[in-house]
Amino acid sequence: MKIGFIAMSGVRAHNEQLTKLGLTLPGFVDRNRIIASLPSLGLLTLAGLTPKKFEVEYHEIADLKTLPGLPTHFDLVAISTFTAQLKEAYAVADFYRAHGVAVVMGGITVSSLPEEAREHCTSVVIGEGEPLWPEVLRDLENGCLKPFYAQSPPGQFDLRDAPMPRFDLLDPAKYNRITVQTSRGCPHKCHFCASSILLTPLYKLKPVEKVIQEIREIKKIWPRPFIEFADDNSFVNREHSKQLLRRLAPENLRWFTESDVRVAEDGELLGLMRDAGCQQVLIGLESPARASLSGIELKRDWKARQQDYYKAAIEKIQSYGITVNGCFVLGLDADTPEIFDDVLAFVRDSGLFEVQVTFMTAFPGTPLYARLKAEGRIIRDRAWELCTLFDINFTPRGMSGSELQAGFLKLVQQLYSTEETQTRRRRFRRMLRTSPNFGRSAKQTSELLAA
Ligand code: B12
Repeated sequence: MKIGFIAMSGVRAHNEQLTKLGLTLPGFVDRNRIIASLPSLGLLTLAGLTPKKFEVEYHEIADLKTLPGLPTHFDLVAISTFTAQLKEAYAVADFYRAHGVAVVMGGITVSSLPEEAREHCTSVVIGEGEPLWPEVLRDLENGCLKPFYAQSPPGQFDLRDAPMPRFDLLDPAKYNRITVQTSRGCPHKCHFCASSILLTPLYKLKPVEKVIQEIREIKKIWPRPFIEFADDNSFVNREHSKQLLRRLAPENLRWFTESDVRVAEDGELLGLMRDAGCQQVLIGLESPARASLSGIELKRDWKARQQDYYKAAIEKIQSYGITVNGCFVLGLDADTPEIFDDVLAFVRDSGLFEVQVTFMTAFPGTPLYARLKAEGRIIRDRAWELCTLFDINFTPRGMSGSELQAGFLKLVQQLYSTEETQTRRRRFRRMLRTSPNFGRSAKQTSELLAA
């Protein structure tokens, strides 16, 4: 039997003014190009769980125009999508069903909207894919696919049983970064988070040995890969992280990951990250304003309590030669029109190497979505295509929607102007020249200083 793994890919933004700006602002475009060439690790993982008796193919759809050219000789297609491309994914599912092919959809978004998704496919997989995929394949062979497959209890898959993703299905020329997942979940509970916390309430670690095996498998195809860890929050468990970093160091990698500011508390950890090839850590700082941070993290208001420490944390991490990509969310409930200047001032003052600004976005399945829906603040029902992080899908509280849009555009122009970007980079390089914590090899140093 033949299975087609189909990933919705590319980045989406419908905000025309922003897209126009994006075409002229270098920093903005570069980052989008990089992330747009990442494959779907979810599907490669399921392919890794698929017995050899099935023939498998991996395809990506960045644009529905390419749909008629796609092969239809499958017994089953497995589609993965995030929210912004959900409606496009439905069109793909409809296309295959019209060709008599069974369609299974899964992933974070359809797990939150199973009934809606089921209107377009044979089966919906709700939850982590690994424990359910073998059952789907069995039912496919027996001709009795069920409408829903739900993980019960949710989120309990043990990453010690994680299969080797089928990186070999990828066209080596097409990707400049490859993803590896070392952990799943996050100990925090931010009201807007639409990431793996929607699949699992636990923070789970993949054994070090398995991560190293995945990296070696990748190196068979890309000898000196740039790895993007597809974690929501790496390095939460210090002991495990240090073991992993010690094993990563001899692999001669360059990598990027997402973490929280607490990595700055541990100099030994930062030194190990530096020595293992960490180039950048992306941190959800969310806001420079304590009032805006308050209430974001639902368990202990953790993010609001970190705010005083933000600048010192950025300085410490960057002193190890690891750049920080600080992410800010605009349109939080306590945000007023002053927030745009506050973000700009914070970025300038903190010495952040890189910055990412996005709109607060209500994704299906999140506590934020439920609250805004109850408050009548979701702009249009089921407007999933607006869940890009660059479009506004809700009515803000502390300013009007048009003030949010205008303030955001102005901020983007300021933050990503050539001058501002170069100033950030120069400041980082200057700092590195005298940093006692930056003890990389001469080659790594010259690479970073040239960046
Ligand atoms: C890599 C990545 C990308 C890549 C690759 C996307 C892809 N095709 O997989 C690219 C760069 C293309 C991308 C694009 C976008 N991304 Co992105 N991306 C990520 C990132 C960093 C890692 C995702 C990952 O690999 N996870 C690991 C895998 C193993 O998990 P998984 O995909 O959930 O798969 C598991 C289950 O969901 C399930 N499963 C998944 N698919 C299927 C399918 C079937 C049939 C079955 C049975 C099971 C199943 O089984 C898997 C194993 O358990 C996450 C952030 C993060 N740290 O996780 C953001 C993230 C997923 N992205 C996000 C966003 C917003 C986007 C964009 C909308 C941005 C934009 N403006 O365009 C686009 C959407 C494009 C799209 N494809 O729909 C949000 C998604 C929020 C949401 N719920 O929709 C996240 C969570 C980041 C965030 N800011 O919160 N992204």
